[in-house]
Amino acid sequence: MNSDLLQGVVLQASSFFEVETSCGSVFCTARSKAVSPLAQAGGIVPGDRVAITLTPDGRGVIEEVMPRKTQFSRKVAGKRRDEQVIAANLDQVVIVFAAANPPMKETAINRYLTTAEYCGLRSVVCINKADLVSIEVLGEKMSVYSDIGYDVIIASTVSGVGISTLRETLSGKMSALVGPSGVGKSSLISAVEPGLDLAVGDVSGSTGKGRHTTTSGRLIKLAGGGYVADTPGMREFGFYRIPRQELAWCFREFRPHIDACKFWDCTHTTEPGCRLREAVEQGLVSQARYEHYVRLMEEMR
Ligand SMILES: Nc1nc2c(ncn2[C@@H]2O[C@H](COP(=O)(O)OP(=O)(O)OP(=O)(O)O)[C@@H](O)[C@H]2O)c(=O)[nH]1
Ligand SMILES: [Mg+2]
Ligand SMILES: [Zn+2]
Repeated sequence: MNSDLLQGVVLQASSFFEVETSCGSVFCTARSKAVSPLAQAGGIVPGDRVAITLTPDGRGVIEEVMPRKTQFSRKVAGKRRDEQVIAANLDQVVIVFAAANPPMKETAINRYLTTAEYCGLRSVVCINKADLVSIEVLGEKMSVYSDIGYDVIIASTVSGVGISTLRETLSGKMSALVGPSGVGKSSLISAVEPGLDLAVGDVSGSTGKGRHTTTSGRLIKLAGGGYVADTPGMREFGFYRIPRQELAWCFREFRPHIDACKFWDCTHTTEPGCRLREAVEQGLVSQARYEHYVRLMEEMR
């Protein structure tokens, strides 16, 4: 690589790029040859590692984007093929839902979890607004996820519960908070890192949905080390690339049961001799997660 180039990480990607480098934050434009290979998936995103040249006015030009270690994507609503990469080079995603207002949807949590598995990303489930419900009941409800090895954080920016655990979870890592609008992603980041002044919005009284207060993803550098991306809420979250035959693997607790089915190409839905269905019948695998798998398989057809 050219030694005149300065390495950096993209913090924000909008009409310009904010790149953090050893010389501080640099506002950049990008060469079209650097962007065009990524154009299909939405171009350069927060978390991308880039090489820039500095211009005399103290700005920069992105010359090159390094290959991504990981990327977390969703399908763009209404379009068939187009992928939207939410962030690149993440170590983990924190999947945020609210205990109430807007109501928690376990099927939606499963969509995020399976996508993160497919992207090779560790995921943490964070249920915010615990102040609105009984923590005991909520903890019980979430045991379906902790039982299969996911870290679950029960949090509230109002009571402060779970905030220090979230801070420790984010420390030293590159993370993104993802989840529907109005669940409190920006509020959680503000609680973890006071003094940021992120926009926080209301949940609409009539629809119970968030108002999409955060409009573009941005990586925030944490005082305790690491970065976190605040992302805009996603009203519907579509799978991007998970091939149908790999969906079962993305339900992590299914893995020990899916290789010994009678048919090598078992879809674990109706075939005889299916070990996964046996495991569900024996209570080794959650019935609810299995039923959601079957629904998703139908949806992906
Ligand atoms: N009761 C309660 N309300 C909260 C909590 N955390 C956030 N809220 C409220 O929830 C609303 C939405 O919070 P935001 O932080 O803007 O939510 P968001 O997930 O960032 O939403 P988008 O940016 O639209 O994706 C605001 O009115 C917050 O004050 C909490 O722990 N308990
Ligand atoms: Mg927000
Ligand atoms: Zn099977």
